[in-house]
Amino acid sequence: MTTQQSENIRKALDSFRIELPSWGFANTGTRFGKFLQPAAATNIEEKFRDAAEVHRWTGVCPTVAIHVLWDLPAGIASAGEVHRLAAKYGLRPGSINPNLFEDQIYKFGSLGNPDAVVRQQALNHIFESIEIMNVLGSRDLSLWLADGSNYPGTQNIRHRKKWIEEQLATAHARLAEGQRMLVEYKPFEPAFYHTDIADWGMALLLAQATGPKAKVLVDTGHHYQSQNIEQIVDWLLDGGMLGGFHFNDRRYADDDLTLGSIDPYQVFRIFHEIRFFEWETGQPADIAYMVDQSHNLKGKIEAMIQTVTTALELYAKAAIVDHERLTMCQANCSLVDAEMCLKDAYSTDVRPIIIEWAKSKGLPENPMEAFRESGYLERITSERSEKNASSASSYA
Ligand code: PSV
Ligand code: MN
Repeated sequence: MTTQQSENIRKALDSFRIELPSWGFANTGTRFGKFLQPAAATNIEEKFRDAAEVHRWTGVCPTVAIHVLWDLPAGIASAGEVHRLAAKYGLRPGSINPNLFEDQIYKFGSLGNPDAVVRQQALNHIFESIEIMNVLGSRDLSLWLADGSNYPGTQNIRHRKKWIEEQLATAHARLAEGQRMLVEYKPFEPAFYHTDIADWGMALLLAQATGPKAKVLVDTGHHYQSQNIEQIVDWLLDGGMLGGFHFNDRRYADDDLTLGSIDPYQVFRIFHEIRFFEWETGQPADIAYMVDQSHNLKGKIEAMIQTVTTALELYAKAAIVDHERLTMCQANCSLVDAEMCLKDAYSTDVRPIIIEWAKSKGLPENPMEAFRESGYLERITSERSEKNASSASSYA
């Protein structure tokens, strides 16, 4: 490793931040049931406390994504309390995620529902979420719609698109200076015939029709098999429309697996395209990196530490791609050499530099070991196991 490469890694790590999802610390599962963990967080305070623990050992997770219904069941009334709790644990509330999919009224959709009353109710929930953002000082409104249909011919797809477009624009008008709206897409689930915002193209068109504060959110789990995600990233970057990521990994669909557990090279390629763009344009890309994972088998805090460590490592590898050389190889169509620029960086062991960087920040060289030695897990297990055992063990 050259001195320049080590320097590149240190600089890259200095600027890297990744947001943790509050829902990643609570008991969650699949539609086939939940496996309860005795140490799972049972309320918003415990979620912040657990997230703070991940931040304590990794140093790069100062914000927590909030899901409104799950974290603020009383809505705006609990915003002040959430703000106080975040500060208590040395964190900041991050993106605000309205919940437009769990209420019974959303059976046939939210913003795309044929019933104007339901559409208005969904919009009101978004308005309240924006007020919550204002109280919490959040920058991003992160929107995911479960809207769609299960059978051909049962919904007017064009009308639904129009309704969604109109309401996103109305919501956009309420955003303050500096706030953003991130539009997430997903090809299927819970709707299986058509999803209203099924892919990045639809999300992009909606964001463009909505207003300048609207950008696209790429959830890495929301793609068909073998889709080239880094190409999507490049197209969005080029148009100034990439707002953020929900990171996870997947084997089949939206599996919520730990980042890089299945295909770390994919994550590296995404980071590489972003850094290559930044190098070429001389501008930092304004992207919110967020985790969207719910671990129901792995220990939740350990899985988050593993995720963050993996992200740091892959980001560091992307920071040592030789851009000058790559540019030359691409221009000459030197295929093997161009590809080797990526492979060389990817196969470099960056861990010694990450350890050095961590030590220079007063962080432990092995976050997982430090967490395990801290006794935190044992403490919360004894504090919470009774509460967790008495909660429902499956979806009724
Ligand atoms: C939907 O699958 C999703 O990716 C959305 O981002 C939700 O907000 C999140 O998962 C949690 O259900
Ligand atoms: Mn997501």
